[in-house]
Amino acid sequence: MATTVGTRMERKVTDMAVVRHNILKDATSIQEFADGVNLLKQDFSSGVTTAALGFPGAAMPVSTYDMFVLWHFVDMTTLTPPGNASGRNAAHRGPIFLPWHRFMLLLFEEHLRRVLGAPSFGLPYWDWGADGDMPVPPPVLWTIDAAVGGTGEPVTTGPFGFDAMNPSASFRVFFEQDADTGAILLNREGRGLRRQLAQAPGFPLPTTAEVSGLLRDEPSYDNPNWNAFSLGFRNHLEGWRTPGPSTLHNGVHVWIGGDMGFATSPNDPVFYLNHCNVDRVWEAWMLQGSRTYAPTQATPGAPVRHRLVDEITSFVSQATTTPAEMLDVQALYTYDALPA
Ligand code: CU1
Ligand code: CU1
Repeated sequence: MATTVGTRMERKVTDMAVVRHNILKDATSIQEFADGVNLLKQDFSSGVTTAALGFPGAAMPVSTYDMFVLWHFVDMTTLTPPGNASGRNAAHRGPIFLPWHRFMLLLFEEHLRRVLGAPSFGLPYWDWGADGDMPVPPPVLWTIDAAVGGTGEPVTTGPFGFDAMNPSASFRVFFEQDADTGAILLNREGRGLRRQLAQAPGFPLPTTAEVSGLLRDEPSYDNPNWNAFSLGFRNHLEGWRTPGPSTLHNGVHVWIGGDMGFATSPNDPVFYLNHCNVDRVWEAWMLQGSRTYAPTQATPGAPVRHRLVDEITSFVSQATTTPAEMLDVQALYTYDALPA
């Protein structure tokens, strides 16, 4: 049986839905995630070059992995509407946040299956709430170098560690955001991944109690003015509800630090483990209530690119989707366990 999501998204599964596992409880997921990421760093099947993307100098092939970094950067720096003072962009600080990242993860997961030759592979998630419940240091994820490596500038341990004696065989960052200007920069040599775990004062990891509170206390998906100040589930999970302890998704970016603090944050593979957990919390929320989304096209003041049937383009392929198509994807994947 073949299942297609929507009419325009070129996502097909020929078998059953895959299962997304807790990365700390599934040795196969740990190994396949690390292997797949490193294969995507060496995969140039898109044929895209830096010259084609407008970077000056000799053309360099862009890996599939880095195409996702650039997609995230482009949409995060596309303000909606242009000049929007609330900071809403084409992927964050608005209702699109959850469907946009669900779509990104689906496409990334499909590329991992391709390079791994593993049709049943499901993207693993990092249940950061469970680590946040533990006494610190160290949260358990970071004690398992085989999963994602540790901290440092650069990170030198684990599957994404940088080896100064053998840089060309190391996981390297080629595209980064200039901290001063916000522009995208090409680092032709590449550099090691940067993390500063648990260094940001006031940003502990979220806890399972915070996730439970979110699921209990937020019956509506999103509300006017559809930005980083809105009441509702999306903004609470995205993590703009401050002051207060519930920074959730944002707090995890800040807790990891380094490359996770920029519009190029998918440079750190942990980006995908964080967002897979965010997606899992959203799935739990929809299953306990209904698969609802706001705003629709008819909602007065609804921001373009954030409405129910506005198109989401992918940059990494011809595939497109809409929030409406991203609400029920149980035919594509399920989670091994959901938060309550
Ligand atoms: Cu993002
Ligand atoms: Cu994020």
